[in-house]
Amino acid sequence: MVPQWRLRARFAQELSTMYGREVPAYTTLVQVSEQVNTDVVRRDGRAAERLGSIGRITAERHGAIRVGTPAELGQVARIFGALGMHPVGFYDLRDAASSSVPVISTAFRPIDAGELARNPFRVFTSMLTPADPRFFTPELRKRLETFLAGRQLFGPELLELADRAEREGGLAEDDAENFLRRAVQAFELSPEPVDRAWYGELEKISAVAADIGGVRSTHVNHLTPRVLDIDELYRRMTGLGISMIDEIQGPPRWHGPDVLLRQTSFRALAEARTMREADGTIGTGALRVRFGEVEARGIALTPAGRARYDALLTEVDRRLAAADQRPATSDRRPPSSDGVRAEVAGQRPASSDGMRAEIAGRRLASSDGVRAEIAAPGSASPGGLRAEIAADVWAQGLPDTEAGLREADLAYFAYTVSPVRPSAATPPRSLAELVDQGWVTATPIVYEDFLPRSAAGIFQSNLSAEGTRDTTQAAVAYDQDWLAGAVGRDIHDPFTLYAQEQAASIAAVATQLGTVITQPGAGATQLGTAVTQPGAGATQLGTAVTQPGAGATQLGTAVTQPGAGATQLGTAVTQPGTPEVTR
Ligand code: OOG
Ligand code: NI
Repeated sequence: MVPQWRLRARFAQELSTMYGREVPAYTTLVQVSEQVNTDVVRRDGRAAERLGSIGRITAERHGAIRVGTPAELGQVARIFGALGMHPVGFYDLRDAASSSVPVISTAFRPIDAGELARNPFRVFTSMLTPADPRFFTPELRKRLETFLAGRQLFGPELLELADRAEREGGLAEDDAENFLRRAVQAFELSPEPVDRAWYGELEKISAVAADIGGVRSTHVNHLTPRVLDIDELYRRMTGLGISMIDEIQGPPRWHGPDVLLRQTSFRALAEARTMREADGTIGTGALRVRFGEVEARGIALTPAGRARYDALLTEVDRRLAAADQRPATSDRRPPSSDGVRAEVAGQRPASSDGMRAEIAGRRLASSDGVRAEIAAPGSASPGGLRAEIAADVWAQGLPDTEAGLREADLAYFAYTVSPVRPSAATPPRSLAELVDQGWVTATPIVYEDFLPRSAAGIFQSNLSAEGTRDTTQAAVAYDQDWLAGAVGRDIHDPFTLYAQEQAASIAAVATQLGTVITQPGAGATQLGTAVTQPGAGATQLGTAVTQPGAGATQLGTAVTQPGAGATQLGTAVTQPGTPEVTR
């Protein structure tokens, strides 16, 4: 029997091989990523593996696919369900992108820590929204929906095997091979001729709509390896003459810990596709939709941390807009090599640390008037002025150590009992003290999800045209519940998954140390775990710290016996099922 996690690992591997055949620059990207990772591990040793073992990171990929209908999304969910991947998160990119991107999305991925460690393969999956009248007239919607209803992306045998794998937790080797071959094939680029007129009609509205609804099949849009130093990767790829998008999306390069997700990609390449002309003749054309992306992952942020991140991005936008108001300096640079007219950025005042007194990135004016920056030749890092402003904003706005993030409850950590007991005394009650005094070790939980603004940036940086949108029409509202109905499965909330992992680790530590752990700010009831608020009775929180058979006496803590009141012993550790009384 091939278990689901092995099916997932093999699928990720085979999809990667297939995509490398289709898009050779992706193979280069993977090779350069591996070189960078090797160099970082050599340079930083154990610290390089703080957010995942090098084995996990080397195998780690995410893919992006796009489908047309709820029925197709439901089938995708069955295929990924076979691989132990579940829908997590709801992303509405229709308003996040300034270009026309008429999709809503979720990501399929493993959801428990053990499965993620085995293989964290994830797929960002978008579904077209033909019902949104800002993009599609009622007449076009009808034709589009008819076209989509008439195609079949996944055959019955593939779906039957998928259901069996999910039901039985894996497949016999023969069936596994059969399943994987069919699954990979379903995401290959189809040789079937593209109807040029139909594709073109959709493309006028949105290149994404054409990529999804203009053809009778689906395909990988991009695959993404993980890299430990994305700035270095960007430099090396550029050095190889590969044209990258202008920016690294997400948090800037800074001196503090990596948080959330930083992503960049090489530009979509023209691929030859057979085309059917209006008169029925078959010719060739080229479409530019597929690319390779690369990402660096950091620590998962709590809702408070995420709110901080969003606020910092807004502040970067504000300062960048303010910098745009300033007159141009005389530091004129030549036009960029791709021939697009370049403008000169304003001068930036000296930064507080006096390190980089002057920045003059070249900037491109994009057609919608939103400015995008590209790195000045020879600059250390892409992103020009935005990246510089962002680094300053971050230095002021976010704690620059893991401990700082932890103490401010901005990021998620997994806690374990330290192998060596720091003293013979009774362990302290508060999580912060347990960590500070060396009883407990905090390891960051890696961010496994995506960022809507980055995703929108990745979409639109690779579109050749903006498309159109009728802003006089009202949007159709979609939300996570709607999407869950469409997929026919629950959609998991990312924050809940991280919070559960953190809470479970704290409960395990409490059990092992035979003590109650207090954690300011964490609502135990909400997390459904064994954490108590300082001063709050566990009864109030509806939880109890359980201690199955562990010898607390050995650990120097008092434990209540069945039937014995905790009050009697002056401590708050209870046996399973006993309501706890904290004094
Ligand atoms: C998906 C874009 C989002 C990411 O990494 O944020 C994405 C797409 O282009 O289909 O993959
Ligand atoms: Ni991606």
